[in-house]
Amino acid sequence: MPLRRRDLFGFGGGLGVAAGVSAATKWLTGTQPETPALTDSADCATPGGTGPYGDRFMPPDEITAGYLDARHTPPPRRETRNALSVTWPIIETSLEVARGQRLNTWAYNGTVPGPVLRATVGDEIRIQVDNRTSRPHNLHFHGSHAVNADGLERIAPGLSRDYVFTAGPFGLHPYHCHVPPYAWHIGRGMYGAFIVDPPQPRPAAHEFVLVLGGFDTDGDGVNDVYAWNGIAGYYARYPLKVPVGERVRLYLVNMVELDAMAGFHLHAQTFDLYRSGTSLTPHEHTDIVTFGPAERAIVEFTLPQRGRYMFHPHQSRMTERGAMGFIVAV
Ligand SMILES: [Cu+2]
Repeated sequence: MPLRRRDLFGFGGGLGVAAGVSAATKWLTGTQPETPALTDSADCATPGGTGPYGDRFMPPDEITAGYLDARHTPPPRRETRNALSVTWPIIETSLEVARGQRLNTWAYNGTVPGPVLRATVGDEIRIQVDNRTSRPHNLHFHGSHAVNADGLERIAPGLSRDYVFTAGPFGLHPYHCHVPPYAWHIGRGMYGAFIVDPPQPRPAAHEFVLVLGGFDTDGDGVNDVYAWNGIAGYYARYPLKVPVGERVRLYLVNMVELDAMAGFHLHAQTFDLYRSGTSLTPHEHTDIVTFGPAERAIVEFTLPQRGRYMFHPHQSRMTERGAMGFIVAV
């Protein structure tokens, strides 16, 4: 397939590429797109219909501001200790994960990623899973629980299963389907985030959940699209918005299969890093965290100035194929 500049970067102005460069590097000579003026109004959307890396890895046109609010906004901390009981059907569906690029998915409760589950350490969790697809699946949680509640038994098509376990330890844990080949099941969207709060609340913060997925849309065993919360380029088009000077907490989960690692890098500000969220003391103060498959972290920071703070995995292919976004401080 011929290399097209818009497949790679819209960036490149000022890189000083000499005349006579090869066709493969000519894209570096392009001019940098203008950064739109920051406004306090509307949704801070990026105008113009294309992202800085082209339009192939941007949301479909019908995806508008607010579409992912329910996926990146965690439920509030639970103040009661009664059992948390939910029912999730597994639905077979086709999702447009980037403009013109569809993925056949199996989706917990119909979304990719599945619902964010939030409990406080020690809470009893009850999840009824109804398998409405044509394949067997299951629901496996990370974290600690009774070994006979590990979720490895398959749920045959058309059947249901109840999962009952106690939430712990406090931190951030993924859940996913564990039916082999599970790279295939996870790659088709069968995963989500499980927040377990400590007994004493963490400090107040603007909280967001960002789950990174990789999608092999043509079935060749290589991911073609990468997305935070299921839609490529969404946070480039519709940045997360936070107030200047107030604490921000991100729950980050890497559910990319087929790639050995993925990361999260924040521009222009550093953050406290809590690996797996299982300590209340930061492990590190940095601007980047790198994950193996199913690794996760909680990060906390404040943004001191108005502006657009870019975030992306430092695996550039992922950034170029849908996983670049912005947090706007207003
Ligand atoms: Cu499955």
